[in-house]
Order: sequence, then C-alpha cells, then structure tokens
Amino acid sequence: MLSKRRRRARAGTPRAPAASPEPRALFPGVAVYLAEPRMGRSRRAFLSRLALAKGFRVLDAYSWEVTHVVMEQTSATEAICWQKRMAAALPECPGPRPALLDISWFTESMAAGHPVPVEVRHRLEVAEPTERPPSPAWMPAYACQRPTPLTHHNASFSEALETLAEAAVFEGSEGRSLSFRRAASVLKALPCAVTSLSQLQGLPHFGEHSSRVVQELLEHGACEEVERIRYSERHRTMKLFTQIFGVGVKTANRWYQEGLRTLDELREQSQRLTQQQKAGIQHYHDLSTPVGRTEAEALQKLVEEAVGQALPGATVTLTGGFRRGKLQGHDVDFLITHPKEGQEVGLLSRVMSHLQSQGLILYHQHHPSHLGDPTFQQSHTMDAFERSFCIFRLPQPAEAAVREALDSCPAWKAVRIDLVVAPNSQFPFALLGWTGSQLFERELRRFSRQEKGLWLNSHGLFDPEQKTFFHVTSEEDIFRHLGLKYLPPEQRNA
Ligand code: DCP
Ligand code: MG
Repeated sequence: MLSKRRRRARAGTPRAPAASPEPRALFPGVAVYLAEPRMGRSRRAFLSRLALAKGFRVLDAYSWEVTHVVMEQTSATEAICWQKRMAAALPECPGPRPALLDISWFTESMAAGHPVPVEVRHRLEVAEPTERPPSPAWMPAYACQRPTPLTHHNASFSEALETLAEAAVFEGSEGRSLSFRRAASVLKALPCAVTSLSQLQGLPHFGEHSSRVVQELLEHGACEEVERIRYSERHRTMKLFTQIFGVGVKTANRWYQEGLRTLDELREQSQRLTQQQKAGIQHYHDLSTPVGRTEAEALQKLVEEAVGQALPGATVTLTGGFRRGKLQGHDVDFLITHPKEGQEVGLLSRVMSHLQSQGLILYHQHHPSHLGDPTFQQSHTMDAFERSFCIFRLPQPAEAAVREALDSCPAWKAVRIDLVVAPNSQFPFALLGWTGSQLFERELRRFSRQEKGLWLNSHGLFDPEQKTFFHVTSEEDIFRHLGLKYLPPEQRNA
C-alpha cells in the first residue's frame, strides 16, 4: 500500500496538467474534470477555483487520471458520446473509466466540503441506458433497421438537408431528393449532436454533397446553398402552391412557368382549377395552420361516433404522424376496419352521409375500393383501399364560440382528414403503411425487396418465389417475418 503522502505525491504528478496552482489536494482518490460544452468557460473557471479552494484536485485536460467527470445540463446519451470522443484521443484505458456525473454530485460535494459518495441519481451513464452502441459505426443502412425518435439532436442539419430534398423534388429529381432525405434520416437516428465532420465517417448515405452541407453549418452556422434556395422566389412559390390541397409538383411547376406567383392570381383563374383545388384555396389559411393533437383527438371522437352509428363494432385508429407521437400535423389520418371481414363494405358512404348530415364536411373526394382489381396496384402508386379525402369543419371549443360573438374569432376550423377503410385481414399492413413516416415506409419496402426478396405494401407481404402471401395478425408479425427488430410507431420518425 502506498502511504497517503506518496499516493498524494503520485496523484500530484499528472500526465495531464492540473489546474494551476494546485494548493492542497485533500482527497487523493478523486480527480475532477469539469466538462465545458454546456457549462461555458467562465462558469467552469469559477467552479474549478471553488473546488480547488475546497481541497479537490481539478484537472484541466481529460485523461485516464480523471475519476469524476462533471457535466451540466447534459443527457446521458450526450455524455456517453462526449466520453467516446474524448477517449478516442487517448491510449487504451488502463482501468475503470471515469464516472460521468451530473453537476448535482459536484454541488453536494462542495456543500459537504468533501466528495460525497456517488449515487445512482448522480450518474449520467445509468440514467438512460442505450440499447445500442452510440458510435456511428453501428448505424445500419436502412431506416427500418434503426429507431428514429421524434425529437433528435441534429435538427439544424436534417432541416437543411430536407430543404435540399424538397428543392430536388420541385426540380423533378426524385433520386437526388431521396439521397438528401436518407442522409437527413441518418442524422435523426444519431444518439448525439454532430460537432465535428469526422463523426460522419462511416455513416451510410453520406455523400460528398450532404457532408459539405454539414461542414458549412458546423463552420459558419449556415449553408449558403440552403439559404439561397429558402429565400428564392422559385422555392417559396413552389412551396406555396404544393401546399394547396389537390396541387402536386407538376401543376405547381406549370403555374410557376406561366408566371403565376400568388393565391390571388390563382383565384383569378378559378375556371382552370379543379373542385378540390378550389376548396384548397378557399380554406388555405386554416389548412396551412398545423393541426394540434387535441384537435386530432376531437376529430377522432366525431369520426368514431359516425362510424359507430354506421356499423356497430367497427373501429377507428389514428395513424400517420400523430400515431408516431407528433404533436402537430398537416392532416389527420384514420384507418377504419371491422373485426368481421366483409362487414366494412359500403361502410364509408354511410359514415360520410352521417358526417354530412351533421354539417361537418366542407369538401370530400371519394375513392372507391380497387381491392378486387389486380391491375390497379401495377398502375398506381396509391394503395387500393376505399378512402375519402375530406376537409372537415371542426367546431372550436365553446370558449372560442363565445369569443366569436365578441371579436369575430371563427367558431370552426377547416382541417384535412383522410379516412381509409381496410378489410380486417389486411389491417396490420394498412396500419404499418399508413403510420409512416414516408421515408420509413419506402425504406421498409426497399429492405423487404432487396434484402429478403419479399414484396411489401399496405395490403400484404408476398413471396414471389413461393407465390404465397404471409398471414399476419399484427405489425409485430410483419417485422418478425422480415427478420427485423420491432420498432414501435414513435421510433419510425425516419
Ligand atoms: N404515406 C406513404 N407514402 C406517401 C404518402 C403517405 O407511405 N406518398 C403514408 C406514410 C405517411 C402516412 O401515409 O406517414 C400519412 O401520410 P401524411 O402525408 O399524412 O404524412 P404524416 O401523417 O406522416 O405527416 P403529417 O403530420 O404532415 O400529416
Ligand atoms: Mg398525416
């Protein structure tokens, strides 16, 4: 055993320079490192002085001598990522790694005048166990092979890449758009924020262009190409037009080429608009205002009531972004079925009549079922379910109605709703297909075909060699047949 004095002396000959001067290290088993990123330089300097004055040893640089890393306002995943980055610059760790601790351990220790024992509540690395290694090297290539939560650590990068993806679609380059979307989606799945370009190494779908965008954002806080696109007349007009219900990229582009730029100019040409587009322009303001979760829930009640009237026992499931946990959406998607196959036939028209009789429908477009038509799927990208694309007249809560009387606040809001009817045997596929995200669905289908040789869509999973369909009763069954770990809807935000 080393004597206290010798141990103190050894601890006092650091491989990394200690914060100077080091007046008296009273707790030789403890070497504190204050991690700066969230703490800020001046606060770090202040805390260092405080700890030194109390006899703690504080190291200025990170090394394996550090026993206690103290962080402020940092999540467990961020902390682990940070440690991995720091460790990469050091030789192999000779012993146990330093503990990653929340600032609470530090403040309690300062108050006590000695290092308090480390408890679970102080530890960052056990607060949020990660299921998979946080290193990008483990990132699988398909979005359906990895969890993608709704909120993530790289929003500024993914939003920039998604602007480029959107611009590529506006220019008719689907392939380019998909590349940017895939790169953005990879960033959404990372367990921590990208802080240096080297972290992109080994990540799938990161080409030269996407890497350059990230690099510019890291270096300058903005990407010139993205800013130029965002503020261009072309992009803003294409966004405005494609946001209109019933207007796709082709139509928006034609209008743009003809010199049209505003909704008023479109209104002046109303003879050229479809009924759907007229309704879209009429309710543009409401429809471009995001739908909130409370509104989605209110709508679900109205739809459930109408469905219950039309066919007792039929069910209504909220799908789309809201099922993935989003708090807002551009519309609300519902999937309707009945446990007894065949009962759902003719249901949607009864539901629509009921809703219309209550004055809840401002516009709707019915698409009949093509389930019996084998050629439909080959010639259409959309699935063959019966559906109704509606604009709902959603009554606002009572207090809003009172406000209307007082200051002309509207008593209702126009909201886009998709109602889709699926036979029970296809329900799990329809649910999976309508939950999204759109990129997740694309990736899932690509994975099925390329990696498993199976064809997946919203109707079924088909083995072209055996010429058989898989029987399933749940989404979990589908993931299992594909050899994929089940991902709940909240982790499909690719
Ligand atoms: N969908 C798809 N491919 C499309 C359109 C839709 O796979 N081309 C699926 C996945 C979507 C779901 O249907 O998640 C619902 O479509 P939405 O356009 O309503 O998308 P979201 O609900 O995900 O987004 P938002 O919140 O904007 O409504
Ligand atoms: Mg939706």
